[in-house]
Amino acid sequence: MTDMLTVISPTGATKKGYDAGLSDEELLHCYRSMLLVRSFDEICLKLQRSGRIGFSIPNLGIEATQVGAASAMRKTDWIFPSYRDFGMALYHGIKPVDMMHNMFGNAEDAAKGRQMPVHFSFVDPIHFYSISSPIGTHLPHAVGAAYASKVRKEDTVHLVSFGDGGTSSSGFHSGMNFAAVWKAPVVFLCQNNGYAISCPSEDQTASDGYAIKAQAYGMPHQTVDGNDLFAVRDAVLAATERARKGEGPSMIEAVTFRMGGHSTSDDPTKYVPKEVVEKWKKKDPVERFRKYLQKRKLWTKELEETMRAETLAEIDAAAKTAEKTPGPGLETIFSDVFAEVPDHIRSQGEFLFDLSKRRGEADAGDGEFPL
Ligand SMILES: Cc1ncc(C[n+]2csc(CCOP(=O)(O)OP(=O)(O)O)c2C)c(N)n1
Repeated sequence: MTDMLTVISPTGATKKGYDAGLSDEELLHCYRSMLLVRSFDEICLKLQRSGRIGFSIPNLGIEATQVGAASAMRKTDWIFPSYRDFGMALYHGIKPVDMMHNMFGNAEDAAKGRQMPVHFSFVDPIHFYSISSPIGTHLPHAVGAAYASKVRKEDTVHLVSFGDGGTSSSGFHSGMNFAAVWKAPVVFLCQNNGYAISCPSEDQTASDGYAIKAQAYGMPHQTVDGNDLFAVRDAVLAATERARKGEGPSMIEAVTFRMGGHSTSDDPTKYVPKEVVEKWKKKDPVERFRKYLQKRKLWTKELEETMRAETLAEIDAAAKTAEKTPGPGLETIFSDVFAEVPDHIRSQGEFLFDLSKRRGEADAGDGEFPL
């Protein structure tokens, strides 16, 4: 593995004179964002176990990678997230309730319930590209979007985030190659969290780590401690600066660990050795950042208690609002596809609405009849 960048030591110390370039308020915002992710995970697990949502993706252990990377991106930039990037959205001020609307697939969901839970997409306050289920397909999308912004001479950088398993997809290879040849303003962030569902890294690649793969494409690379928020932030910032100067893409491998299951449908105790979990528990990313804040005299026990209570209450309220929001109207089956709805689709819609009315199953919703 190439040299790993670490900034915050396990005791929370940084080198004398180190400056992350964040105000006290911004540092606390980073910490709060990580706590929001933990609360989001906790509530989604309860919602799923009680049968109120179908599915969620745990983020436990990856919070510093998500928030560190997000903190390096401007609001005008684009994020092409993996499905395990809740912290990137929350850091940038995407409202938990809007994420919860997606978890419930209700009428307020940006995709009107037509996506799986966790498949968020937002345009405000940051461009948060729709999450793709097929592994690696969003890498060429990010490269295409980045190349388009280069052609338009926009000052926009595109961060694309994916897992170690994502490096085995064809999207990874074609995306990396095109980005390097076209000098597209992209940052490839590989979150090496140890496993791709139950497949450990040693069965995923014969390379010495993942970052080294960038060398073959003619792209600079950096391995960072993914549980160290500043290491991730600094590497992503350096990569965005290169991209803004027109020097092209970079790849970052953040070495971290998925402390929870792959999804709420998974039981990691079946394949992750206990000793491995114990080893990574000691490297908790939230704990490490807390120790840093403590050394900076920005953290107190009271602040911790208040922040934990507030973040949990915020996510709880978001879940309650989303659960009470009605499901999407039947008409959304037909909306947002055709500018001019073809006659055969129109007649199918009319047949369906009439049938469901007669059966009392569902109604066409309160929205405008789209046909
Ligand atoms: C093309 C494709 N193949 C297989 C899957 C099934 N699948 C879903 S998640 C996943 C593991 C991906 O692991 P990784 O990229 O390391 O991300 P992580 O879940 O660890 O964050 C797989 C194989 C899929 N979604 N898409």
